[in-house]
Amino acid sequence: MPSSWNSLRDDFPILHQQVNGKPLVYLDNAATTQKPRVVIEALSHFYERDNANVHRGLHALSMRSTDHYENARSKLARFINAQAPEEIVFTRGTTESINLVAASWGSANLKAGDVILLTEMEHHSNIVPWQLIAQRTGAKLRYIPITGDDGLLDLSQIDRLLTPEVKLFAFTHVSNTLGTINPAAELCARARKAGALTLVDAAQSIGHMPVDVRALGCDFLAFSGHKMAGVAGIGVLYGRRELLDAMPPYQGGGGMINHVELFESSWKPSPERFEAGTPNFADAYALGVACDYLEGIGRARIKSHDGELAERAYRALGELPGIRLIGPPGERGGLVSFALRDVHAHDVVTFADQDGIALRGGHHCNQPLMKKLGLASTARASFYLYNTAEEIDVLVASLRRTIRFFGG
Ligand code: C6P
Repeated sequence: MPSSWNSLRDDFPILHQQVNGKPLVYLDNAATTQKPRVVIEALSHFYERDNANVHRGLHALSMRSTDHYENARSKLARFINAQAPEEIVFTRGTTESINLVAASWGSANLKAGDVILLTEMEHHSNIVPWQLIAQRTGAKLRYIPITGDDGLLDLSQIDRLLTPEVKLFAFTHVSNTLGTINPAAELCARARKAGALTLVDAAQSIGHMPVDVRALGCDFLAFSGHKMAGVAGIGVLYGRRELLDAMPPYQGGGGMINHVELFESSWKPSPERFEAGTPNFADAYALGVACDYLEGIGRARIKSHDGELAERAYRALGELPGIRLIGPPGERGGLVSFALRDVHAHDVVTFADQDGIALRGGHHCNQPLMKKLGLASTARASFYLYNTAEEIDVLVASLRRTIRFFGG
């Protein structure tokens, strides 16, 4: 375990560079996190020593590669406390995981009159797949509202909205724009009581806090490797085994069949059923290494570190003239969104970049949320285990210069 958070920065080669003549301050971790050296080296070692296709060969390299891939699955199962590795389906990321459930479970289980319950703070990845399947099946979408700029779910509405027509309730664990940490276990329990399945979008929680599918009591959970110190192009769909084994395939191809005839085929059980074609085995292996890295630090510790930075940033930014802070004033995930009066979020981000600071500006794939807040965009600073309190000071000083430039 590291003696100090600052020493962890040495694990991340990319952080040690200048951008526009200033030390890089990377505050765009909600978009993607940086990768520790152990993950980068694991990938290059894999390609230097072990690379071969998985589940297909009887030669040594293929068996080694298959072992790496299946060991990674077991690690991911332990990482989220799933009952069995078979409950872990490797996908390209959160977006593909949610599309898989919407297309596969949705096509087999939804009909006209059914309802999918979502929330107003969902990322487009947890809205559009449901719109697509609703159009195909005649099911309807329904939304739990948020309370306002403090960005909490209006839980007083939940009993009214969780009617017997609701077949599935899909919600984000942590909002990528508001920073709200939703009471996921309570939401799952209430949905279960009302007879609905649950899908938790863990894109913004998985690398930042302990995530235990059995403690949450969810039926499905989706996340991306690149937001948890792994690389892009690999992610996970967790599903309870009996649900996955009852769902039809999402895509057809090699690896997912038991037997193929010219006019019909039969499928393997989960997870192979949902992994048609050559899977992203090298990046899955590297994701297992990322899990080990995060476990070595401790996810409860990461949660308090990121949360403390976000609360500190919320307080410090709150003192800037003309700022509108979005999201809960109290406990929050590791990010802060804000709008500066008279300054477009893209200008905020461009000016920060001149000071070596990486922020994100835009609608963050939350257009319905932006509309609700009456905003076109926000700027967002998002933190991870290698960020420091000093970097928040650098951000605040830079924003003061931006505000002065625009006459604030
Ligand atoms: N949010 C952000 O900057 P993918 O692209 O599949 O890895 O993750 C999609 C996704 C789903 N749900 C939530 C809550 C998310 O935050 C994201 C990705 C990035 O906020 C890119 S828009």
